[in-house]
Amino acid sequence: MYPLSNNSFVVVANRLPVDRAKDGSWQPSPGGLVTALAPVLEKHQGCWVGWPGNAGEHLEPFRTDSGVLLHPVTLTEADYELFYEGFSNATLWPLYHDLIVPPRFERSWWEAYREVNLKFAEAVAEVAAPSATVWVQDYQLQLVPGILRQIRPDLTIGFFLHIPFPGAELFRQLPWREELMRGLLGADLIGFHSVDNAQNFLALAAQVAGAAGSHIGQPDELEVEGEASIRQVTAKITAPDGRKVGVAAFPISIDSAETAKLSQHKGALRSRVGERTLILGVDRLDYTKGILQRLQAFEELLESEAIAPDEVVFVQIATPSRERIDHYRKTRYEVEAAVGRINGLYGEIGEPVVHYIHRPVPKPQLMGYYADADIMLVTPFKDGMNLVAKEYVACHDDGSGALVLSEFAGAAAELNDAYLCNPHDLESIKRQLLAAITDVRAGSESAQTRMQQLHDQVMTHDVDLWARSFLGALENHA
Ligand code: ADQ
Repeated sequence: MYPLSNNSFVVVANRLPVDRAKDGSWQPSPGGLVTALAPVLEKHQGCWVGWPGNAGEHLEPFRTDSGVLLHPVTLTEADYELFYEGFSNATLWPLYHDLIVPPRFERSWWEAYREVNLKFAEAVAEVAAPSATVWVQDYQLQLVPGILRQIRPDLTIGFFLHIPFPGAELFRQLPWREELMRGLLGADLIGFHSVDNAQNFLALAAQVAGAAGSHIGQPDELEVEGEASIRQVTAKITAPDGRKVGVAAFPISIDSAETAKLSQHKGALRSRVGERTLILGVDRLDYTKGILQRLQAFEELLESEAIAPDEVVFVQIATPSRERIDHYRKTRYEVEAAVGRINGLYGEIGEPVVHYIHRPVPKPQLMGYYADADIMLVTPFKDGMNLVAKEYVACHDDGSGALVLSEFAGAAAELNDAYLCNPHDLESIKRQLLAAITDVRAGSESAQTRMQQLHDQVMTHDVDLWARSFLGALENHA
């Protein structure tokens, strides 16, 4: 019945943890999630279920060099358009990021989302060993826990959301809100990055239940323990079938030691830009990340002569992302227009004030860039966590540098020694950027202490702790 009966631990995510290299071979993809989960999968002889990244391609299961079994799920071109680009990234992504752009509610996208979630759940049901633990990842697969609960009630099911969970009044706009709630409540434990997200989910569970007149879930045991800046929430709600579902916050992190080690690649960027104060931005090119706003803030500081063009340089690295979706195209157009305008006004021949790279950069090189940067500018309007902020901090172990961070990034809860700004307020970004520039140039002792505290926080709270905390809680719950 279970052909691969050693699969006692299964991770299911939209993407498999590998990328196809130019020579056709599979290389581990560099993300933190992969780094965190690979050892757990190896230890438990686990399996990863996900899409290999090419629509229409059908692949047989294969093993990575480290022995992890990868079980590919085939997505058609139509699945890709309707489930991935449509419902996942043009409905859920904007809705969960507080309507930075309007979400689209299309019935055909929802149908595809349901079908593809069923496809993923069936793939898991086929490979998971009896009583296995299954960890479902992220917003693309919110129906998977509920489907799995129906077809494989023997499984222990965890779910983790990597993006923010919105306030109840926003989520309730979704025509399929009850189905999504039921899907999530199929899990034994639902994890969020922050206490705020977990609280939003608990409030919603109560409201949706009330509005629908059905018993979807009521928070019946809510415990909030306060502790300095990072609070814990442990709550349980009752699912329609009477099971208790755990809800808690587990802030994700990076492989801090490995990241810090890669900072040895410093020097390459610095040698190109000279001694000017180096400001860096690194993001997927996404409208949630506030790239245009940070460029505008930089431009206004130049315009008002608060900073001089021959004393600063801004490097923006923006990985291409979701390029067929209209709002992403528009964001790219606006960002590139701003880069051109600022250089036209303030750059010199051979000496632009803004450098812009629109392609991925190899990890070691990127970590070297972080180490070279005097100031890291991270200004998302909304972000589940933001690993870039943590990577930057890990690459500065000597009190050098300064992090300007949006208060709407999940990371702000832990990294509250950063220069926190409100990205909706250009004056706030300008104020904090200028303060960071001034402090770094002056070699301010308090700024160095702040960076050291940030570094300690990231080094002691790494992605391994995140994975262990979640899986420990899941084990205790089940
Ligand atoms: P993302 O929105 O992708 O993640 P983030 O957490 O910052 O955002 O992670 C981006 C990753 O991509 C970082 O590891 C970074 O180094 C890498 N990266 C960015 N630009 C790159 C480039 N040009 N070249 C190479 N690598 C690049 C989602 C959520 C976040 C949440 C994470 C993890 O939106 O809020 O923190 O998942 O849960």
